[in-house]
Amino acid sequence: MEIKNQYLNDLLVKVTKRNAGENEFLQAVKEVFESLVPVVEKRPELISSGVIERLVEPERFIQFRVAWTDDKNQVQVNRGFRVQYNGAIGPYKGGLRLHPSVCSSVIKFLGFEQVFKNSLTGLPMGGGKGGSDFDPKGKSDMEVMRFCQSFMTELCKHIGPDTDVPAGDIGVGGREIGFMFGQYKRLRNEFTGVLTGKGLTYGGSLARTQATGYGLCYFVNNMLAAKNTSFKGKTVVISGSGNVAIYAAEKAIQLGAKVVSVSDSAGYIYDKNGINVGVVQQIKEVERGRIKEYATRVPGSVYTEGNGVWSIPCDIALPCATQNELNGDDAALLIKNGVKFVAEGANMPSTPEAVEAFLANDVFFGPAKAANAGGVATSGLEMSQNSQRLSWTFEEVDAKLEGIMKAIFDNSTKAAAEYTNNADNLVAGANIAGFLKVANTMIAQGVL
Ligand code: NDP
Ligand code: 2IT
Repeated sequence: MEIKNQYLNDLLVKVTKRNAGENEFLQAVKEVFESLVPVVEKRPELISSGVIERLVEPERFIQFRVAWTDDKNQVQVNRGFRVQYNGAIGPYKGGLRLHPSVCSSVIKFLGFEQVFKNSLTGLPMGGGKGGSDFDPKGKSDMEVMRFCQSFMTELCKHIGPDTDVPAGDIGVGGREIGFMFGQYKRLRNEFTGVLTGKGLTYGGSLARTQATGYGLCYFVNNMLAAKNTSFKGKTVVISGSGNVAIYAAEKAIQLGAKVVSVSDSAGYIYDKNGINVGVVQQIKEVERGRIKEYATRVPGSVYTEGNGVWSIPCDIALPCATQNELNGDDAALLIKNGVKFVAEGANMPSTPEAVEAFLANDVFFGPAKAANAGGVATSGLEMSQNSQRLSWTFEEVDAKLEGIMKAIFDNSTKAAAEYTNNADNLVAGANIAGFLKVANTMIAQGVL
C-alpha cells in the first residue's frame, strides 16, 4: 500500500533501496511515515529541513566480532552490534538483545523505535540499541560471563554515562548487566552509571526490574479509564514469560484482573484459574527453564505446543514476547472472541495487518512506543539517581513511573486528536508526539 503523500512515498522508496532486505527496519519506518502524513502537510518546513531523511539514517552503526571460549575450550564467534540512532535530545539510550535472530535489520528497527519512545518519556534520552546473535539458552554462567566480557571489551570504546547508556532486552537481565558492568569498570577504571538495570548494590534503581510490565499496565489503566472501565474482573491474555510478561501479569492481577496465559517460543500455558506468577518466576527467573514445566506444577493448567496463545478468549491482550508474534489471523481471532483492549509490551509484536484489524474493529490499541516506555523511562530515573549518587525508594520510583505513563497517554491522545481527529488512534498519536520533539530539536541544532 502506498503512503498518501508524495514526499513520504518517494522517501520510503529511497529508504527501501538503501536498506534492501531489512524487513523489520522497513516495517517500522513505514508505520511512522504513515502517521506523519498529516504532519508534513501541516508543516512543509519539515521537508525543506531534511529532518525526516536524517531521522531514517542512524548517526552511527557499529558492528564487531565477539570471540569467546566455551566450556569445552572451543572458540566461538558471534557478531556484536550497537546502533547510536539519534542523539538530538540526550545521550543514546536503549537495550542490548542477545538472541540468535539478532541482525542489522532487527537492531535498526529497535533503535529507530527507541528514538520516538524515549522522546515520549519526557526525559532527556536519545535512541540506541545493540546486541548479538549469541544464544544464551543452554549456556553455563561462565560461558555467558566470557561472552559478556568479550562483548564489552569492544563495546566500551563506544559508550559512556554521557554518551550512550545500554540496558537489558531479550536475553539480557541482571546477570548479563552485572558481567558487562564489571568488565567496563575494569577496562576503564571508572565506576559510573554506564548501564541501567544494574544490581541494587552497585547503582541499580528499585522498580527497574518491574518497570516495563508495571508501566504497561499503568498505560492500559489509562486506556481503560478513558472508556469508563478498569482491570477489575477482566480476563487478560499475555504472551511471553520473560521480564516484561512476568511483571505485566503481576500488576494486572494486583489491579483486579485474571491473567490466564503465559508462553515462550515453544508453546503456551492456559490456566483457567489464573496464572500463579510465583511459579512462572521460579521456572523462568530462578531455574531458567521452559514454560511447559508450569503445567506439571499447577493442577488445572494446560500446556499446548506452538503459537496458539491468541486463540484464548479475553478482554485484554498484552503481547510481551517479540516482534511480529501477532499476525492478521491472530488479530481476527482475538476480535471474534471479543477482545476490547490490546497493548504492546514487546517491541512491534503486532504485524501491520494486525494493527489495521484492531483499528478497524474498534479495539482500543496501545502501541509499543507508548505502552512499553516505562522500562526505559525508569532507566532514565536510574541515570538521574546515579548522577546524584542517591537512591530513591521503590514507592518514589513507582509513583514517577505511573505519572510518566499517564503523561505519555495524555500526550499521545492529544496529538492523535489534533492531527487525525481521532483521539483513540494512539499509533498516530505516539508516533507524532514522539517525532515532533526530536524533529524540532534537530532543526534547532542545525544540519548534522
Ligand atoms: P526476556 O528475554 O526476559 O523474555 C523474552 C520472552 O519472549 C521469553 O518468554 C521468550 O521465550 C519469548 N521470545 C523471545 N523471542 C521469541 C520468539 N522469536 N518467538 C516466540 N517467543 C519469543 O525479554 P523481555 O521480557 O525483556 O522482552 C520481551 C519484549 O519486550 C521484547 O520485544 C523487548 O524488546 C521488549 N521490551 C523489553 C523491555 C525491558 O525493559 N526488558 C522494555 C521495553 C520493551 P523463549 O525463552 O522461548 O525465547
Ligand atoms: O525496548 C526498550 O525500551 C528496552 N529494552 C529498555 C531500554 C532501556 O534503556 O532501559
